[in-house]
Amino acid sequence: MTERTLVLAKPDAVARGLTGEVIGRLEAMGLRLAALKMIWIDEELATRHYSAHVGKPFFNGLIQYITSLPVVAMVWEGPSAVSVVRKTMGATNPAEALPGTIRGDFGLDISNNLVHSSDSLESARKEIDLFFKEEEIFSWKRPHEIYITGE
Ligand code: FUP
Repeated sequence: MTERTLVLAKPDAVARGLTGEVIGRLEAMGLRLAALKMIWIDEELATRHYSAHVGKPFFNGLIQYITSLPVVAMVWEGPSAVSVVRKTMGATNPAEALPGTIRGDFGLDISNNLVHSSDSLESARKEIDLFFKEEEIFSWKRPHEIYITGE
């Protein structure tokens, strides 16, 4: 089933010049970029985005980190996009993420794990709504998409 998922190239990815790497990997897999913008997340949006983590020991550090520099927010679309993108990101802790994943290849520290992607269809819908207006998201098809999705 075609799904949409929210991806963030987080402050460390932007600072380290890895935004293109993140985009390139998802693009090369055949997923479609449906929306993209740079946004400097404020405390309010950060708290809404990470509401599941309110009260956890790492929460304050997480808010400080995600608001420290602009991020590049994206919507990616394609078959099983939510789980496929999560696999590409790798485990939350880069030290445990497999080689070949973005976190496994470029990260070392759980607090600086480079990327975010929605963990379910339900969170994808909520997170996309948090970051994008409907008119900022484009529905389109790549020419020759049959060679990517079989459809
Ligand atoms: P993920 O879905 O892989 O992005 O991870 P979570 O939603 O579980 O966590 C969100 C962010 O909180 C992570 F990207 C990094 C941070 N975090 C910590 O800093 N320490 C922890 O123990 C767990 C998460």
